Amino acid sequence: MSLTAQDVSENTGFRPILVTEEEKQRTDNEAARLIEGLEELVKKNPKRGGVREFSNSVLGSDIVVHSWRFNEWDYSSNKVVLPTYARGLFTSGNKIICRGYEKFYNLNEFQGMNEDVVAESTIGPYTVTVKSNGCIIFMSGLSDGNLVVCSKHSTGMRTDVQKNHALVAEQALERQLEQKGLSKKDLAKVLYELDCTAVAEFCDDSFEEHVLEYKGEKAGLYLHGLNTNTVQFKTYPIEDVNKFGDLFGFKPTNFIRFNTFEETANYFKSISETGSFEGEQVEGFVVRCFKKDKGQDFFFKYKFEEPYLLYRELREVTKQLIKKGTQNINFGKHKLICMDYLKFIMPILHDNKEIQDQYLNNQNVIELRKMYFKAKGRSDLETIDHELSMSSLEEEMRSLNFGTTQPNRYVLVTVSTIGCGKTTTSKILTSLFPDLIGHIQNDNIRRPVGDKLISGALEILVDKPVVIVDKNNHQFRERRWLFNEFSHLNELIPSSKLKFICLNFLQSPPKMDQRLWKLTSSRITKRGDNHQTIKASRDGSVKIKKIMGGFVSRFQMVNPHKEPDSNFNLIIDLKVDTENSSLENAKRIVSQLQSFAQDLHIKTPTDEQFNLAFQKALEYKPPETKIVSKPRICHPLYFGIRISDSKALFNQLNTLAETNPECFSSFLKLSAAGRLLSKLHVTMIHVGSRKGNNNNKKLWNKYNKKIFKTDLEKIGAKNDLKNGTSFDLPSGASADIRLEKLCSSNDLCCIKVEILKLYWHEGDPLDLKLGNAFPHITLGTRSSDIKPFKSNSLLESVYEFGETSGIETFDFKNSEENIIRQLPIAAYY
Ligand code: IDP
Repeated sequence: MSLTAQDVSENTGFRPILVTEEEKQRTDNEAARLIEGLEELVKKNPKRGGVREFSNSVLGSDIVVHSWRFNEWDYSSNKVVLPTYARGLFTSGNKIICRGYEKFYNLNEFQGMNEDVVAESTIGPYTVTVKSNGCIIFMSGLSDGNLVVCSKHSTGMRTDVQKNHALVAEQALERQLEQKGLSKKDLAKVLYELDCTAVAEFCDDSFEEHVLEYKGEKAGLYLHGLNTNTVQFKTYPIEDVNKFGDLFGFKPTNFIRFNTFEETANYFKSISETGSFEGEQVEGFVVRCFKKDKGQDFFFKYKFEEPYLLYRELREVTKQLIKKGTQNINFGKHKLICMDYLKFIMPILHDNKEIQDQYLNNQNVIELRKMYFKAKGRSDLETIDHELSMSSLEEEMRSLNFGTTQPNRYVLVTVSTIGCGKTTTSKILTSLFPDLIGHIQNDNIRRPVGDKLISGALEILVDKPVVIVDKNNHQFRERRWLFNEFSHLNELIPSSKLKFICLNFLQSPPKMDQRLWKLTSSRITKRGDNHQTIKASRDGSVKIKKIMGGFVSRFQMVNPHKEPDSNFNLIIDLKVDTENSSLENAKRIVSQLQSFAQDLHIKTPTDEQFNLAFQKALEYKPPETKIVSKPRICHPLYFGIRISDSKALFNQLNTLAETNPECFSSFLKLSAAGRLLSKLHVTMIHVGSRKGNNNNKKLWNKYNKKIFKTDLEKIGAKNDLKNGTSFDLPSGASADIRLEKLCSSNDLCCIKVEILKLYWHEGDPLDLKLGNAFPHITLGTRSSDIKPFKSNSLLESVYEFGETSGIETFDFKNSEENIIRQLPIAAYY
């Protein structure tokens, strides 16, 4: 006979949450309404607060369940109200099948999760449960008696994923139930009766390693919750979860309980030194408590920073080493330990493809880490304490060209209103660190600013690792523009090396802040005419206050959880509340840079040096003249091999068309419609091909800034580089090509060519790759709406996918008559 919920209760003391018929009716209606709403939302697909749906049938059942997934950033947005905050939600028909916890956050993760706020808005008891470290699994019972096992957003068989967490966890569950003499149906039946979801963490290093070790006896499913399948979040007390789990062979979730928030916070402080619970390493805790106002279940997390941050960094640098080699490794806070560790593991990984693949698949991560600490003879936390003494490593690694080919570059972005001391603070910093920190002021640039501000900042970054972009940047729109401009104009710095740091002058809305208004307006009055655009004598105080007020009223506070501000790698909170705020702020920035940008090796100036720099900055007078952009080398739109005699090529094609009309009908049609191009070329690389393609970005730079730099300068010096013009490169760089295959679709006609040789005028080989996979000559397109670059997709479908339908092809013989030599390489503007 199979188990019932009552058996569970009688055998273990588990206390089921009982609901009345009336309550059930109400919660069922709520669920149906929610699901209806979600279905509508999927159809509308709004940019903000949208939901994605995934459907699959349950393993061993015909029942189809739907998973609903929101954008991560919408959970904490205060602009969006989601229909549910359940993290993990599966439905079938109008019923909730699996319900995850209400989305919860780390203590102090953002303003609303600050300790004071949480202390104020919650009541105890505070149950501190050990956070297991694996992947989340939801289990529930279905009306047909089957069990459904889901990972965060998926269930059932999948052909589109490499790892199916739900299936592997289900197998582990089967084994564990077997040991208890039970089956999946038993668990399904009880969960169905209780109408709740069992939530567990699947931790097994043989399947997938996370940060902590789960091997042998420790591996398995840790039950940490039982949630009712209702819209409202309702979850069983942890004692009941453990009783239930024990009966079905789950591993327990350890816990400790406190009455007040204060005791809980003190407890965390007391154990943060060791990062462990009852002698066991733990990553952190999930705290269960209640909302003060409605008494609803409320969860938050508390995570130990170390040694887990170090563990993550060790894992990431190893993956980068395997994927990208030694030269482009991006180090984080524990750069020195990571370097030392890489030195240790390189011989192990070297030439061992198997272990490399395993590592990328999250295996051996822990083993390698343990080997390293063992070899060092120090624990992880001891190693962290010792990190500073490892500084000689850096020199050694640099000489090995290790992760240092591309140093980091830091862009400091001010976010402020007028008079907060942006320029003064910037001046203090540039005068203390003239070789490290540059400064560009929006107010120094002659209107229209265009791209002069950001291209100017990028120019500074060529010589110095830090630039301050001094502008109010007081709205999201401005910050978004700034990030876009950087990604647009930056051609030299790998994006992973470009770090954005926000100098956040205001952390509360300035509108109501009388003290701030008084301070900044008195400063601006005092500043008088000492500004590029705001002149007290000319504008008068009313107008100036109006300008200042405009910035104050439009100001949008930095929100790190949302685009565009989520792009900041670091936010430094500054204060504008004292007479000497700029001095204090400069000090704060220096100290933050020292820990965030350790590669800069910023020394701490003495108080005297700070004071001197501050005095100098207060005396600063802006320049009379504004920066006018320097003439820049104009980069072409693309480089190409120019078919110097197009006519001869068309004659050749017309002759071939006579003997092979079946292959040339599209070509002839285009010819008759007058849609053949008069000037032909083979594109070598196009400016647009850089987008999302790092190799092409580098290659484009190689063409422009290295190989053909002198050619471009010469062309630019002599010619008017209007749109549509093209110039053969003065160096006489040339190419030989072979015609390979004519390919035509309804829309266009092109010839795939083979590049036989690229060479300088004198015949020396030119070491250069092409930026497109299928070099070709586009002969013409059916209409002007069809752009010649569509040839790429046509060739891809022919060459990559063997597509033939609707496509005419003709193979040119591999003989001298189909080779064209000494074609000039040209820049096309
Ligand atoms: P902004 O760039 O944010 O508009 P600044 O031009 O740096 O602000 O400062 C506005 C005026 O306030 C300037 O005349 C400057 O000398 C003065 N000032 C800036 N910071 C301080 C400070 O910390 N103490 C006293 N005066 C300051």
